[in-house]
Amino acid sequence: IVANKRIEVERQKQAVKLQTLLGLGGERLERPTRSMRAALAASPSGIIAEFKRKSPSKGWLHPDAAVAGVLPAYEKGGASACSVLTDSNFFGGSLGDLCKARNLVNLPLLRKDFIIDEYQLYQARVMGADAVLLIAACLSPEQCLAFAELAHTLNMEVLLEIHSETELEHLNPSVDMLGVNNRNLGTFHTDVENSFRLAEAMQTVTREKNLSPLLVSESGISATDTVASLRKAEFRGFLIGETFMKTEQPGETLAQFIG
Ligand code: IGP
Repeated sequence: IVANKRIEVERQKQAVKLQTLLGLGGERLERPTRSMRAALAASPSGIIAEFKRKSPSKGWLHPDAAVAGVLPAYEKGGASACSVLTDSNFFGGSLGDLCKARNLVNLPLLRKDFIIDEYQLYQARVMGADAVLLIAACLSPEQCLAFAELAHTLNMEVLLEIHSETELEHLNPSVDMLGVNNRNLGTFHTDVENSFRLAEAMQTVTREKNLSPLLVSESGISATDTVASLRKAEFRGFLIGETFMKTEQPGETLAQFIG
């Protein structure tokens, strides 16, 4: 995935040089961003509703889904934030989806992609993201720190994704939210137990480092009971995609889920 992404980003950079991108973004870079962390902390539901048309594990979920049909319904249904997949190869998304989303909802928006280059952080900001995902498995701890600091300079927040205890070494003071992916990226198997298993280690390490990122559980969540148990384990954000996107009306499904 990373090798693929590198080629894609190099192509994009050739097409639109950074100077041009920032020029195009001019006033968009001035646009104030929203705090996803604060939105999750303040919300009784804490749901980050994800927009994706397909996934590598399940194939097409909703091939003809339109941002305009789903995002406002997510907001109306009670989501605290939205995650928009901008990767086209594996998830059928685009930067255009993010840009459209920005004009349709007031919720904090997460750019969900495989970030491997600073250029993608500028793109995210110009296209309307309030937060970016950094995946520990794709990055060294040094890259994670550099990207997280740049994200902050651009007034965006950072969600760091880990899926094992050893990846906690990627944690740094610029991480606003720490997520556990319940999906094993090698086998695609999801198991929410992964969040419960890592919860204690996450709390120990964050305490040792004197940090307090908001904890997020990602993937494979399909029941409200699961969210309630995760809350007891100190999670405050719940990233849910498939459960909503595989249905005809993702926004209504979310509204029912929140109840
Ligand atoms: C959502 P699910 O099982 O509810 O559709 O999962 C989200 O966690 C998942 O899409 C995801 C992801 C990622 C996608 C988590 N980490 C990294 C792409 C890249």
